[in-house]
Amino acid sequence: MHGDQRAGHGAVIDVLQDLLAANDQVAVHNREHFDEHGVLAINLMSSPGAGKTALLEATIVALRDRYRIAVIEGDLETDNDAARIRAHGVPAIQITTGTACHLDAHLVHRALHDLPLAGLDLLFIENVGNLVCPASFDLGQHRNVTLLSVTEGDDKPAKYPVIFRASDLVVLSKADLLDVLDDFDPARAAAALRALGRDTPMIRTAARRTAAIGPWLDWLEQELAAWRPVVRPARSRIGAAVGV
Ligand SMILES: Nc1nc2c(ncn2[C@@H]2O[C@H](COP(=O)(O)OP(=O)(O)OP(=O)(O)O)[C@@H](O)[C@H]2O)c(=O)[nH]1
Ligand SMILES: [Mg+2]
Ligand SMILES: [Zn+2]
Ligand SMILES: [Zn+2]
Repeated sequence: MHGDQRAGHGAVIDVLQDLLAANDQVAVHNREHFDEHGVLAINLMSSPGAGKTALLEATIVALRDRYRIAVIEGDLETDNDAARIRAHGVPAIQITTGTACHLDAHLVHRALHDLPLAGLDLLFIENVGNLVCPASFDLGQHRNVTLLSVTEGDDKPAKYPVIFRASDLVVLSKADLLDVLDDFDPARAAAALRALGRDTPMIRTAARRTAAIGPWLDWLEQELAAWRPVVRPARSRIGAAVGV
């Protein structure tokens, strides 16, 4: 009986590995699209309601005169978030995943063919609110950013190490609430992040009313500058890897 269970488990692992390998192939293809057009693609992840869309709205207001921006929105249901982004005059494609609690490379590929990639500088992909599986699915993005809102607890990097380890930046969001919370210690959150063995930077943002997102805008500018020079045209390779 026990042996049978283990065999079943092994089969499940094989299926998962095949799924991830197929995903990774399409992710490579997506990245070729982004690179061909010189678009920096950023995957925003967090638990539900940590403030991803609010941060994007404030970012668009701050940067729309300097950069051409588009957004891919992932949610189980509704196009509320895409509508919020479009209200700021920026193209947004909503992906509704139904029951899937993460975006995958195939879903993003379908969406990106509906976007004017050629005219863009920055593409944000807002993942489904979830701190677990989004970390396992490469979408073809160049950078991963995870938001940790100060109402969630400063132990989250310790509890969800995979997503925080995969992050190039951690944003402590809703920092305007720090004054009224007596149980979130940013130093403890930073220590939990450091304990994962990466040098991941952590910055604070407040995106409501008077937005305070300066360090986030600085990080974006720095990443755009660092990334642009290494882009190479990839037109000749597109489609060769996976035939799409
Ligand atoms: N006080 C405060 N509230 C915020 C801030 N950012 C977002 N909120 C509020 O938090 C709630 C969720 O914000 P969203 O931007 O929708 O969060 P989200 O991560 O996009 O949510 P999902 O897409 O559903 O996962 C809303 O009521 C926002 O007004 C912030 O910086 N400070
Ligand atoms: Mg959202
Ligand atoms: Zn999932
Ligand atoms: Zn394609």
